[in-house]
Amino acid sequence: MSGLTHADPLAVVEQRVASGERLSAADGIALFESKDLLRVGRLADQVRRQRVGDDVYFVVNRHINYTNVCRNRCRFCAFSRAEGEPGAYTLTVDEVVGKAREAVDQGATEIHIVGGENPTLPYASIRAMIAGVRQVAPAAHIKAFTASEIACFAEMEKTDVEDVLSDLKSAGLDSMPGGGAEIFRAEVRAEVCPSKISGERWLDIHRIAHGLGLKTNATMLYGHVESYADRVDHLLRLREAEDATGGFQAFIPLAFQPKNSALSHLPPTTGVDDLKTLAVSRLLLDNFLHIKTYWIMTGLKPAQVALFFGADDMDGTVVEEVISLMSEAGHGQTVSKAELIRVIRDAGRTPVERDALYQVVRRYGARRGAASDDDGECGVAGDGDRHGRQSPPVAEPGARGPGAGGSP
Ligand code: V47
Repeated sequence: MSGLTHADPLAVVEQRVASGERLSAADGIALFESKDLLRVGRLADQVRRQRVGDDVYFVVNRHINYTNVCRNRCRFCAFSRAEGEPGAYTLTVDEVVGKAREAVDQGATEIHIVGGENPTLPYASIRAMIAGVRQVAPAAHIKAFTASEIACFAEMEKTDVEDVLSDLKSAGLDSMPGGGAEIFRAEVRAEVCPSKISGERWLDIHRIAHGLGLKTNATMLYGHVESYADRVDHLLRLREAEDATGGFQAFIPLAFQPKNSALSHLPPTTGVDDLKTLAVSRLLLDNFLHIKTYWIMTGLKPAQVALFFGADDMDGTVVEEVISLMSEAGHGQTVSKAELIRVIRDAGRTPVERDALYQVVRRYGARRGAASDDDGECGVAGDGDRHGRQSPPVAEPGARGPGAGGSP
């Protein structure tokens, strides 16, 4: 290539993006190595606008972490405990079902259930958990179990992953979250999660889920011992998997929270790294429609800024998430729907409440003036959920500020 490559590697990437050419690993490295955050961000923002427009999605959801007992003890994880260790817990099926019931009573359309790899928990309880949630929440979407939990269930049941996923699907499972991916490269896994399933196995399990008609998400845990090349390799392997199956819905970069983990000597990620990683993800993952900024790991304010760096999704209300709580991420456990709407509008974008499959539950108009408390709500025609149910108007107790109070 021309001298341009050496003088200004980003100019080459910009040309490729403008001509719709797929980016290479070298382009990914150039983007990560660039010190011009705003230029990288602008490119990602442009691609985001072309792909998904100005809608920003969120979901009214609840995370349920049913057990922190885990045989893997990954070095980045502050959540896991050994069986019998102080702080170890396993919720009963009734407790999980009770939390799900509470969530749907509060308007949740998605229940996100994940836990540790707990071989003392019989598979029958896992199945009963999903069947029980399905019973009390017939219209909710159940997104549950990372690929590593599914592999553990298959091992316990002495069967294969396809069997487990088909069985859980028949009990009520709708999709799988993206956790457990970490960084795919074996050398990195050997350092941070030596007992966990391999990157290849993670990808295989997602391919199997897609083959069964289950949509899944993907994550990347960054900011520990990995290099930019490891991150690029991870993203390109995901891109390749999505080319093959078309089953991924969203990608979520997860900023490493070092506190209380075996890697607590490492510094946390910086704001620049968080925004750049998001932007590079949007640019390399040209076949993933949705890039999610997970506010619980970064804070709501940086998550709002991330909307200018390629993100189009803010996850959701979450309610309770023990993984980030144990690592003292310090950004809270829940956010009201009104607050999500407020920060999305304040970024000049259109808040769209979605269900787990990105069908519109309700679209909210852009606020008409900073000082106005006109919420500009504009339900779209037929904007009830996929079950034909109209969403109740939002009136969050304790919501503050323009556009947040009243009935957004
Ligand atoms: O699997 C664990 C990661 C994941 C730490 O699919 C950590 O919609 C940072 O996967 N610092 C759980 N990350 C969270 C997750 C997720 C979250 C939101 C939405 C979705 C989705 C998925 O968090 C784990 C692991 O990869 N993790 N410890 C830590 N100290």
